[in-house]
Amino acid sequence: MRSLAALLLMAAAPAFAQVVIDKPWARATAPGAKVAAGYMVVRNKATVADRLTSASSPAAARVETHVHIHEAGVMKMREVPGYDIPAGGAFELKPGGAHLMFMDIRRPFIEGEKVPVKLTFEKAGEVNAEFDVGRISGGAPATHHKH
Ligand SMILES: [Cu+2]
Repeated sequence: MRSLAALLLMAAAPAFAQVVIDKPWARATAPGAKVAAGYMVVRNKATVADRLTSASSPAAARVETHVHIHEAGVMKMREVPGYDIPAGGAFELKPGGAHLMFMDIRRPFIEGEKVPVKLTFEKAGEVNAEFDVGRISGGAPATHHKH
C-alpha cells in the first residue's frame, strides 16, 4: 500500500520553482578546519512567504542555519531554526550576517570547487544548489569560526 504521507507530499510539491537561489558560495577553509560558512541570496517568487527550515550537504556531517549577533561588543554566532523569506522578496546570507554553517566537513573546501547543498523550504520543498567555493578570507570577521 502506498503511504498516504507520500501522496500528500507529492500533492504539496510545487509545479515549478518558487524559490531561486542566487550566487551560492562558500568560503574556502584552512587545513584542519572543521566548519565552513556558506552564503547566498534566496529569492521567493511566490505570493506567500516561505521559510528555509533546513539544509544538508554530502560535504558535511550537518548544515546549520546561523546568524551573527553583537553581544557586549563582541560578534558571535547563534544557530536559528531557519530563515523567513518574504513573499515576492529575498533574504540574503552574507559574511557578517546570516550564513549556512557546514559542521564537521569531510575534507577542506578548496577554492574553485563546488559543494552541493540541499535546501528544504516549508512551501517550495527541496531546492538543490551548487555552492562555489570562493576565497578563504575577505569580508568576514576573523572570529567567524570560533564557536
Ligand atoms: Cu556559524
